[in-house]
Parts: sequence; structure tokens; C-alpha cells
Amino acid sequence: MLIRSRRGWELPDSAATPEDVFLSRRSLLKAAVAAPAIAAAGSIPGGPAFGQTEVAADDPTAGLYPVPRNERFTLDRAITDPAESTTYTNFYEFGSQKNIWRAAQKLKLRPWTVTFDGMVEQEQTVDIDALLKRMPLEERLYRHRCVEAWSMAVPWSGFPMKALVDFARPLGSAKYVVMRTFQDPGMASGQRQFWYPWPYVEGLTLAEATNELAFMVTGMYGKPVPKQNGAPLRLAVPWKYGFKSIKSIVSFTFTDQRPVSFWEQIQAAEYGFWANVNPEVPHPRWSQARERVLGTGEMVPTRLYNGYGEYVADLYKDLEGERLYV
Ligand SMILES: Nc1nc2c(c(=O)[nH]1)N[C@H]1C(S)=C(S)[C@@H](COP(=O)(O)O)O[C@H]1N2
Ligand SMILES: [Mo]
Repeated sequence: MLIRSRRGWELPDSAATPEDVFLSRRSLLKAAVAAPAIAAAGSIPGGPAFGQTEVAADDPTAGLYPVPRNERFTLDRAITDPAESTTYTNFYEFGSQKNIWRAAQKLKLRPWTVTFDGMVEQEQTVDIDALLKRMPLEERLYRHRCVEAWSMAVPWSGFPMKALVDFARPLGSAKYVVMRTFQDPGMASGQRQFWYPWPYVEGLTLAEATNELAFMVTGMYGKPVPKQNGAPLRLAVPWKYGFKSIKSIVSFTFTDQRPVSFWEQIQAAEYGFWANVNPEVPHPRWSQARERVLGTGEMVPTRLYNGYGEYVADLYKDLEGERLYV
């Protein structure tokens, strides 16, 4: 999100956005070498296959996929090449660059438990595999719009977040669900960068979390979701900027207090609680009017709620006074 700086939020407004960096790298590549040759080679010398979607050795869930597609969710564009979406990732636990997918292979997938606590009928910690057995797995084609103005379109596998909320049995007084990523600085070198407020935290209102669109991701492209994309359990809330879609979740806490999320702690003026996609509300340092579609070199107009207004606009009709689009 903010790169090449230990203290990104202290950067002047003129600092390069990751997008600038990526675009200039791209043009450098194109100018210096024959880009098609790189694409055709299909691998990085000494590394695993470029765009790896092969299943990690410690992931026992391969047999669960593929799962039936829910045809209700359709795309207005091609599915993004997995070589792009699995190698150009944001996962600050493993570094602040986009190419951390190899570092992310250090993520240890088992044992993995998920805790449900706070305002619930009964606190519980469940094994991820036991949880997966109880959830109705399906595939959905979703668009994803990062606040940095790039986007992708991905077949996620997983289950509606509502099923998870039902499983957790929150009390009637709970208003928010707070999600946390693992914390293990020995495994994830980015977490040794002490100036970040680890662990990564995100939150939704319960109305958002139980909206039909809110989806818990466990797979991608008909296979277990790769480590770098947030295995074994991540969120997908496609009407919001990508930073809301927290990866590698270990806990869900139900509360009546609005949480302050990871990026909001770092820079509240730029990354708020609601973070709904809106092309007409610029980020303080760049426009949100258009987005670069990963893998195509194309710039396309961004849509209000990332095109998902029919599902979610009603959630916000009584919240006009809030900063809904930052
Ligand atoms: N724990 C954690 N979750 C995270 C992030 C992160 O750095 N750490 N980055 C977020 C951002 S900014 C985006 S755009 C998406 C990126 O998901 P992808 O890498 O699968 O495209 O993950 C989000 N979830
Ligand atoms: Mo993002």
C-alpha cells in the first residue's frame, strides 16, 4: 500500500504510490527485454513455477475442490490469469512488496484453529478442518478492487459469511465482528517490522457480515487458496477496497464497539472503517476514478460499490453522515 519506506504514513503526498512503482517497473521491463519471452518462459530461475497455484504440501484440503459454482455472481470481464493474481499480492506480514509470494510459503497451515469470542452465546475454538466440514462450500466469481487502483477478477471458493456468523451465535447486543490475522514474527518477517500495529485487524458491521455478498474464502481457481492469497481462511467483501478483505484469519470477535482496523491505525485519513468503493471520492493522494486490470494492461472505469450496489447500497442509506467511501 505504501512501499519503500519504514514509515509509509510519513511519506509526503508526492511519494510514489505502489502503482507508480509497478508501472515504471513494467515499462522498464518492456523496454529492456522482450517481455513475451519472459511470459513464455513461465518460470523464475530457481523458483517454483511462476503463478503457482499448485497445492502447498501442508494443505490437506485439495480434495474439497472444485466446488459447485453459484451462478448468481457473474463478471463483466475475463477471469484474471492466476499467474498474475497469485504473484502480485498484498500480504504485509511477509513484506511490503507485491512479490512476496515466495516468502509467504513460510506460512504454516496446520495446526490452524479459529476462535469465536466476545459477545457470543458460547466462546469456542475450532479446528479449521472441522469448520470447513460444516460450511456450505461454493464457488463465486468476484471482482476485487484494491485501494491502490488495481483490480482483478477471481473464482473464489468458500462459504457465505452468514453461515459463519450463524455458527458463532452472536448475542443480540453484538453490532460488529472483528477479524484478526495470525501473529508469528518468527514465521512472518514483516511482523518483525515493529512500527506496524500487528496483528492485522479488520471489522464489519453484522449487517455487512450477513449480507449475501460477504464471503469467506478457502479456495481460488478450483483449488485451496494459495498461502500468499490468505490461506486457509480469508474474507472477500468485493464492494469494499481490498484492504478490508483480511487474510489468514484466526479469530472472530463479536462486539458492540466499532474496531479500529490495521490501516486505519496507521493512517485514518486515508483508510477508514467503511472503505466502500466509489470512483467519485478520490484517495487523498490519487484518483479512484479508474482501475488497472491485472494481467491486461487495461485501465477501466471504477464503479460505485465496485458494481455491487444492488446487493449493498441499502446497508448505507441511513449512514449519510459517515465517511463511507474512504
Ligand atoms: N492479513 C492481511 N490481509 C490483507 C492484506 C495484508 O497485508 N495482510 N492486504 C490487503 C490488501 S491491501 C489487499 S488489496 C488484499 C489483496 O489480496 P490478494 O493479494 O489476494 O490480491 O488483501 C488484503 N488483506
Ligand atoms: Mo489493497
